Amino acid sequence: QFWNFYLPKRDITKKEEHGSSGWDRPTMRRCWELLDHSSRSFSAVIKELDGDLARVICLFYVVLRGLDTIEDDMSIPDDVKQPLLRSFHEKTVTPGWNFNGNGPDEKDRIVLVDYHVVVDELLRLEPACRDTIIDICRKMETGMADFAHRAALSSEPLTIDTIKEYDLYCHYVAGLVGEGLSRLFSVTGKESASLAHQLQLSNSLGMFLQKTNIIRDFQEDANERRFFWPREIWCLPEYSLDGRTPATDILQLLQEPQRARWVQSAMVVDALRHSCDALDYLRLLRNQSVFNFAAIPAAMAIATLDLCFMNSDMFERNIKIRKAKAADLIMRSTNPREVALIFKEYARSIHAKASPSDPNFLRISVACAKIDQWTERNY
Ligand code: RWZ
Repeated sequence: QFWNFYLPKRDITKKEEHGSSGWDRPTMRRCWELLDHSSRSFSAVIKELDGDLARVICLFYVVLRGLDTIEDDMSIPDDVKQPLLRSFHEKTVTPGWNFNGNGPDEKDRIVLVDYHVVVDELLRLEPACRDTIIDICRKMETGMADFAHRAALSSEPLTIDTIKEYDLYCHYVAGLVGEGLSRLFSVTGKESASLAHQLQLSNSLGMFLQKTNIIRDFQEDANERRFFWPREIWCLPEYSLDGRTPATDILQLLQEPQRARWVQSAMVVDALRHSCDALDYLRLLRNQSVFNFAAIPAAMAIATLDLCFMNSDMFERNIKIRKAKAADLIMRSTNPREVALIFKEYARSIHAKASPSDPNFLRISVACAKIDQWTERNY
């Protein structure tokens, strides 16, 4: 939780700062604890949000974390998981509801064990905020359930064939988060009413963050037999030294270092597709606390893409941006121009590392040039 040190700390339990919105109710206190427990990086930026928005986004986060914890748990059989996922938006407003059926090693099982406190707080929320959270929850659970069901049918872990499917999956688990956040910013009056309608841009910011995590976490996910990298990207024959039959199993990637490198660069270019939309989105934000909330993760993401690019360590161990680098990015992410300069800096670093022998070389150059031009055009 290193960025707690760099963001001014606010005591979220101090009632006088927040008027009568119930910050010191035991159930709300418990929701803050669940947020602290389940998010490594978001808890700090959420707590910095203006006034009651922090509470609303905290609850949004914990609801989606609960849903995610059901989707994630491979020990729940499909015939239990399906109805549970598809009714999660109803459970979320059912007083007293909780769930004890997660496996013992599920990291965030406590969120669902204590879920009745989340329900309690959600039912007290202004209807406009509650309805937005429920609507996003309903869309996300349906998408997750469809993907989980397909995986169960093929008795395989989740596998994604095409880039189109990969985009759809990321839309469900992250693009919808962007949509929900924009609607909550609008409905609470912290941002303009029109932000709620910028679906393409808010979707892109979520996709950009999610895809960066999927690239970085390859090794961790593979160990748990979850494979998000689409077959269409890792199965290309031109990534073989001698045009050999491409790997039929994604784990063979690790046996073929050159293929691993090219596939990794193809994944990075794919994520970069969303970067200019993400920058466009940040430019629409007017509230400083909302800006920081969106811009800090975006700056971390572009730095993480640069860290992953052409880095074979990523396949061996978890890699992370250095603490000092992260602190620097947090302090710089205060306005859209500065964030654009951060994007430009990392796009140049990625471009400089690209190899002309990489089949993706041209696409990398184009993607990096687009970020550069975005910055030149706008600032
Ligand atoms: C940030 C308010 C945990 C909610 C969703 C996130 C679980 C899969 C994880 C809710 C940045 C990584 C956190 C892309 C949004 N779905 N993907 C709030 C949540 C990227 C954040 C995490 C998604 C998400």
